[in-house]
Amino acid sequence: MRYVFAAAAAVSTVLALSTAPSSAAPAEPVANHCMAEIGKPASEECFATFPEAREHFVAMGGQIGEPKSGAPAAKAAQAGLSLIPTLIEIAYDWNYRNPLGGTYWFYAYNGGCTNTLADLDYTQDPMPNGWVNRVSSSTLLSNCWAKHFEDPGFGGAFDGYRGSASNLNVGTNDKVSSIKWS
Ligand SMILES: [Ca+2]
Repeated sequence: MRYVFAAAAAVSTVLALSTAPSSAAPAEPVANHCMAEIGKPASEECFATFPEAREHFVAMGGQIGEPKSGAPAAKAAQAGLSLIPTLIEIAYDWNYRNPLGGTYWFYAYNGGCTNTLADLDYTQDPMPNGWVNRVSSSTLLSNCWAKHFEDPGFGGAFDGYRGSASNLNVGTNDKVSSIKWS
């Protein structure tokens, strides 16, 4: 929202100075690294850089790169301890998990994924605002594999279930509109 407002303000400035030589102020950095609890779009928070996003996630108590059998959030819940955010996937706008194109961090509070692919652990449908038809590569964490779908409602082409990918399949690359994790 702040970005939209800044863009509108920039337009007004340009209009006001339309007879003056071009002297646009430097653009506000785009907050292109966002995260949210899966299924809770209102929890979304965005940051200008990948390191800032990581710092924020760690400050929330989140764990990154949990061991495959770890599922510490599930263990904490079992022990009656406070739940911590568990990172499920980082989706990248560019190939080879290059963060410069922007990232989306999907996390959950019910722990990592179960050891079978026969169940459904988490779903994202549709993609978060601004992330439809955008994902090109992915890092999967917390024992989760992902199925990326071309269309909303888990329709169209899909790849997976699969782990981290430098490039999504041709049918889904830059077309992801919904995701299942197991
Ligand atoms: Ca599973």
